[in-house]
Amino acid sequence: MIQARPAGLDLLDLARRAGLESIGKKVLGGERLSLEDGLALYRTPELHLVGLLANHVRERLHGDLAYFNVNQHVNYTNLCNKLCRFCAFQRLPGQEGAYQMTPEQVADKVRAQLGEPVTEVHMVAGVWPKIPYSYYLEILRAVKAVRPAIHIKAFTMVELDQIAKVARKPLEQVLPELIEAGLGSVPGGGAEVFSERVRQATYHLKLSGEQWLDTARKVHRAGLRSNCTMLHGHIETLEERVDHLDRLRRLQDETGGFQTYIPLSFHPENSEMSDVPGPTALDELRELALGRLMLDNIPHIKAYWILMDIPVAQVALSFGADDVDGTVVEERIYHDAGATTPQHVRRSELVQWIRDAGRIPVERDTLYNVVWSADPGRAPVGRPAPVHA
Ligand code: V47
Repeated sequence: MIQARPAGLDLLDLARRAGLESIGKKVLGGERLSLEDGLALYRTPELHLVGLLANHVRERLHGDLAYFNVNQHVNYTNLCNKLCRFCAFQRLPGQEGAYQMTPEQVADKVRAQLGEPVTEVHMVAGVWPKIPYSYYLEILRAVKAVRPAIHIKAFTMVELDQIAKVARKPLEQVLPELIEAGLGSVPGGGAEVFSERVRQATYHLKLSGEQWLDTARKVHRAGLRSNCTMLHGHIETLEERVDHLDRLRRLQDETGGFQTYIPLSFHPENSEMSDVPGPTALDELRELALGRLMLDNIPHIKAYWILMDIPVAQVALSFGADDVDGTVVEERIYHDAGATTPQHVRRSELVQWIRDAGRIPVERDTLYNVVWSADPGRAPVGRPAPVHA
């Protein structure tokens, strides 16, 4: 079992010895960190200190609770015209492995899990301009027809931008129609790194940082919650990472619509950037910790176990993360890019990993209402997950 808070640790003393006293004071005092503070935390060799500081914030907000959900991913097509250099999932029509599911096939994926207590379907895919607007409404309705109570978290900001284009209507008009068809919230993908330099070099056909943020703003104004991400460990600089976090934090000050931040570690295999080594487990832990420390206004930080493998996700629960995502069932984006994790874990396995990491497992729904709790005193079933300021 991991000892999350070794006895007798004086965090401020450790921070002082690492030359990070003012950051230590801010973290202990609940003060916002500056961009310079973020850079210092990226640069310090004292990774354990960064983890302890992030853990301090994580425990202040969530105590020992750690969240998971019972979900399934459906990647409805890998057809994509964005040609991002980091992506191993995308295909053009006629390329080996290219596919697009019909609404009935999407429904079949959901039907196949009817025996499991799935509360969320996470539905994202490539961007293909020949897919008509009606298709997006149909796949939402198809999921709801099979499992009416399920929450549909679907369509990244990039897909939403495309959907509005094919609908030939402003996104503000399209969102209520998608909600009517079953959309419940929006996942965090497609943000990559907001730096225009990185965009030009790796994903120049996709939304710019400002466009991604503006789309998120519209999503939040439509009353939907979303997640947010950063794709790290390729060609971005530390300054660009801090800038990305700052821009997420500023939008969150404005809308309050982000629920969870998920750092996505670059998986190079089978991509055009396969020469880039990608981040190590230590980089992944630092990234989670930076997310917790910088994003003081986003309640949850997710260690997506598919990316980092289960043992690292367990350590991450003491490095700032309070969520590990869910059962997933079938995942293509990371497995096409060389991920060696399983595609499906059982609910009971998730519960056991969290317990083994020294945390209290709590099953949540997509909007963080408690579905099941190993400690109903601290996280009562049927109530929103407790977050302490
Ligand atoms: O948008 C694509 C990224 C994202 C690679 O909101 C890659 O709960 C690393 O956003 N290496 C999709 N990353 C995944 C995503 C996500 C995952 C889990 C939970 C949630 C949530 C969101 O994956 C893409 C892109 O940014 N990506 N290719 C790659 N080779």
